Amino acid sequence: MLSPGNPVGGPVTLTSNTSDTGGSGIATVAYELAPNGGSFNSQSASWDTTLVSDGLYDLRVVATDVAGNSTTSTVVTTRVDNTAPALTFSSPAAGTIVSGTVNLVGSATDASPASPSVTFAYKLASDPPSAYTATGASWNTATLPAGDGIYDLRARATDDASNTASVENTSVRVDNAPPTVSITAPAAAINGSLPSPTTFAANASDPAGSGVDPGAVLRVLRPEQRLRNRRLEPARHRSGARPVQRLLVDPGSGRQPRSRSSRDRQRRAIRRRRSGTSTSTGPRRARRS
Ligand SMILES: [Ca+2]
Ligand SMILES: [Ca+2]
Repeated sequence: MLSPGNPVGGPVTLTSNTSDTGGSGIATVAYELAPNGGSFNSQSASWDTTLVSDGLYDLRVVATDVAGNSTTSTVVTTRVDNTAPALTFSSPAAGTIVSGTVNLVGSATDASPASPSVTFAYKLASDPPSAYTATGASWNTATLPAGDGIYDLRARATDDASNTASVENTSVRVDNAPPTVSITAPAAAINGSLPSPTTFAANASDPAGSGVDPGAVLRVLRPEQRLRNRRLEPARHRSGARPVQRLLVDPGSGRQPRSRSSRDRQRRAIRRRRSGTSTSTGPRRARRS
């Protein structure tokens, strides 16, 4: 009895080596199949393993010569596996926004092997499945040939019997372009006293990207609005204006708005100045996040 492979799945052809050297010649070759350790039943050479449950099976062959002498082979044990690996593709989830290098996280389990390796691929969402391109688990979205856009991601795992599981996380937005921003008010450079109150305003957009987080814009502008009625020197204006551009974030840029503790420190500093406990006459230089 020759091994049909281990594990096996789908249709299998059973084979054996038999001989009756110097004798009457082989008359019949009969295969037999049993659940591992169970009772044998006859089995044709064409074995459709999808008709049995996954698990271990014993195979043997009985050869009979023309004279009626028969020999039973030793048993060959093989695993039937017609079940694809259990596969999870946990990150990034479908519909999320990513930038930079992204860790693709997937895991698989199976009867054989216990932990099949997981491979990844990506394509533009508008492309057909044939456009999937392999990538490692570390996916650098900043160097994609097609640039920013909507992508589909695919995880795959294959077991030893060539059963393949596939999971797609679709519509993942890649956004590596920072938003654009321009200050619209005050209209010109500030070099003198500001009227009270002074309105600061900016236009921000993220064309074809993930969009500007309006909350982040407000959090940046709010401290500037507290500069009203204070004399601003050119150098201080430049440092004061820079955070508007630097801190403006969109959901895909990976940059975070100023932290609560940072804002609290600023509020405390403003209260100290108003109560005369600080000698500062200009705006505090914004802390880098
Ligand atoms: Ca399997
Ligand atoms: Ca963007």
